[in-house]
Amino acid sequence: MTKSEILQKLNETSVRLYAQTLSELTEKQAYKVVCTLLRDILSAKRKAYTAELPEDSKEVYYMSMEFLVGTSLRNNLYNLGVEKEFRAVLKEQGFDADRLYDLDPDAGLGNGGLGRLASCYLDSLTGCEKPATGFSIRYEFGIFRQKIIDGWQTEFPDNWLERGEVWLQPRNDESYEVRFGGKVSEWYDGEQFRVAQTDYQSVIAVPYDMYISGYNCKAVNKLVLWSAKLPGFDMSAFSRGEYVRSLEQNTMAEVISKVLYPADNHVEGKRLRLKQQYLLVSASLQSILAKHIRKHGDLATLPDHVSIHINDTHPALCVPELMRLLMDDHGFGWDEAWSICQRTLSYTNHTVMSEALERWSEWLYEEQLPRIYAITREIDRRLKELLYAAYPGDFGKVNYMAVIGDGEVRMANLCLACCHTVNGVSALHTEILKDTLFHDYYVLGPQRFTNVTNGIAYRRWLCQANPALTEFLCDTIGTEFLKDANALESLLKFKEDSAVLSELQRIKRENKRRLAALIAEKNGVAVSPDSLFDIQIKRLHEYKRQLLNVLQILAMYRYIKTHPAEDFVPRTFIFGAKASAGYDMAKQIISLICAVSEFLASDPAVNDKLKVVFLEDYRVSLAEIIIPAADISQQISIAGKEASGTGNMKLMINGALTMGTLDGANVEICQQVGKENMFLFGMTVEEVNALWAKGYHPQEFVAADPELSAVVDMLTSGILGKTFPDIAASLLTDRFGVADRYMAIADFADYRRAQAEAGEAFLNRTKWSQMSLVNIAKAGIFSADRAVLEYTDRIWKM
Ligand code: NBG
Repeated sequence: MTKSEILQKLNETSVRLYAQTLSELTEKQAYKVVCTLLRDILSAKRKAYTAELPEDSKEVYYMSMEFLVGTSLRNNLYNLGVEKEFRAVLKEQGFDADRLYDLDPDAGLGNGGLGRLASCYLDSLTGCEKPATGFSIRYEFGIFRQKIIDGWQTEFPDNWLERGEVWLQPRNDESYEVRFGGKVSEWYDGEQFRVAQTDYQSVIAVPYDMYISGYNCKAVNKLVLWSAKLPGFDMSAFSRGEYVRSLEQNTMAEVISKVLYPADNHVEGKRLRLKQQYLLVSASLQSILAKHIRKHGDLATLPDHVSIHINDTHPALCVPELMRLLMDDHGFGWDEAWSICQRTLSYTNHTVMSEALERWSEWLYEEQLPRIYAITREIDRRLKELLYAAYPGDFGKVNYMAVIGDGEVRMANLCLACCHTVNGVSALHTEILKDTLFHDYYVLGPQRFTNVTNGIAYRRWLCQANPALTEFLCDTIGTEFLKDANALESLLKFKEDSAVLSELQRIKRENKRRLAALIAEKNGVAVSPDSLFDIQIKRLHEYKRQLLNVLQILAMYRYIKTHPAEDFVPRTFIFGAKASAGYDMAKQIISLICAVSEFLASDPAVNDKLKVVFLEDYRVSLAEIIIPAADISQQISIAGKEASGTGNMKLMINGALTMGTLDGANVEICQQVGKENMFLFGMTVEEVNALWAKGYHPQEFVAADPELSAVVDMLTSGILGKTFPDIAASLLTDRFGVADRYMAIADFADYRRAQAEAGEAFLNRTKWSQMSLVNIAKAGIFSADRAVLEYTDRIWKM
């Protein structure tokens, strides 16, 4: 599009929406006009794209309760290759593109890594021109807005639709009915078995399309978000004079798509959550089947044209719901329906944390989904038959592998019982699945298990978030990396080139300066861009060990106090993290970080050397500013618990050095860059397991290490008058189950060693820049393009 075409289109849209030309609009109106035009362009482009798809092409449907989309405006302009042109036209008409970007709200329909991964994959599938549709829920309120009030996290509703609605295209004509509760009756009508559900509550699922653009390509895919509506007033209640009750029912139905559950790596077995999951699964499958029938007639060919992916167990109801639709609505017998399900469905596991493995109490499952329950029981019955044949008499094993057991329905086993492929998200994680969590299923069918290491949409996380570095890379190694991330590797040639190294330093400093300005604005704190920016940004979770980071900072503080004359590389520790609203220990750790931040600021003797900043409301758009400014990327989970991590990849590709344990994808990062280009520390998975087996007593470590003991004492003696007895107790007593469950104490000494080494290394700026360069150059393999192509080849067989 030329500039004059753009202006003409913008004016047309402007007149259509506001009966005025662009230059006469307010900023908010201009924002809406630009977004509406982009939506129209994408809609037309999608039409052309789908019309050209070959008859026999296969499509993947990615089912996920979360898509952490972030903002769309800049991403769409960038992908369509018109960012510069739009910026210029807007400027001529009196608008600053950056200010319009600031108006674009984050679509926060996810909690953390799992949701962001789904969005990265949808972006990359589109860029790779693979037909794909994401399915999720149009939560009216996404992940809460976080404010720190008196050092304590407080949650506020995130009304993203107020402006974000502009990206959504409602399609009332494609709505589906979803049924909850009631009774099921089965009978034989002389020819076949019939099933009916009666007295159910009916909810209408209305789809909203969000177009997904890909970089420099023909494809436009879409993310379909379901919204729950009541089918209409309950007229009988209405005419009985029960006006309020009929309205009440309405809100009861609509509450299903009201709000995202704000827990990451944790489940709450709540009725509403089950209803959300079923709404997503049932409406999506109905629409997939309807489309398949329109195109191909017969559902027997479903697996040839359709792959349905279950993103973690949240959409695991796909298994019984697809069975139900095939049998009850389309007349298939059990065996044929089961075979279709097996050939269509695949499943990714994203965690080994036991509190995140979904299990529903049987009574709730039956109460809400009586027909699905009946089918799940039959799946379980047949599964047990098979298992008893494989393991005669081994009741323990069969019970462990069963779908229903101990009064619960186990969603992971439901997926394992059916899906043709099961994958983990990093090499280490997949090995852990095979060796422990899913070992019995692995032994039964090893060929079903595979690994796809996570990847990131690096065009958002590098090219858009870090334009200065991107431009410099283009000048230095050419533009091929924009399309193929592996081309980044040619940067290695410049490892000894001092001009390149100093330019990398200059760009990093500029990004740090920008972040420092934001910190000054948001937190009222001045931080120096010449200090080492040491960054930990991710959900607050005990296993991720933000607490270990804090303990180490306190040790640094004590060191500075006791060695006032010694040189110390000034550090700025930056945290961003949301805690699940009901996760008290996580909130206490946030409170501790904030207390330490104030404490250090209040001490003039350390203030210039050591600072802690907690940036509130960590989200995609904030990450895009923090990540390009990082010197160190903290990835310090206890080995064995972080399935992959994806922040580690985003930070690496922006030139940060990883300080990490051998956990998740850190292992593969280490394989890429080598030990000498990161700061490794801590126990390996084997060492962690051995220590548990031997008996772990954190008190012994504390008794043996006076430094550690002094730091832990600070938690109870007080930091600026605030004490943290629960945190101390979680480390030293078994009041919270087991003492120091995530072994922060055991890894403390080695973490200190690694941190000291990092400080030392930062003094040699040339060396540091070389390490940083290697990280950028070796990050190509963590592109989501590579990851989705592994899925399309090996799992979805597209
Ligand atoms: C998260 C893991 C991360 C991983 C992302 C994406 C859940 C359940 N899992 O380590 O904790 O990077 O999934 O795979 O949120």
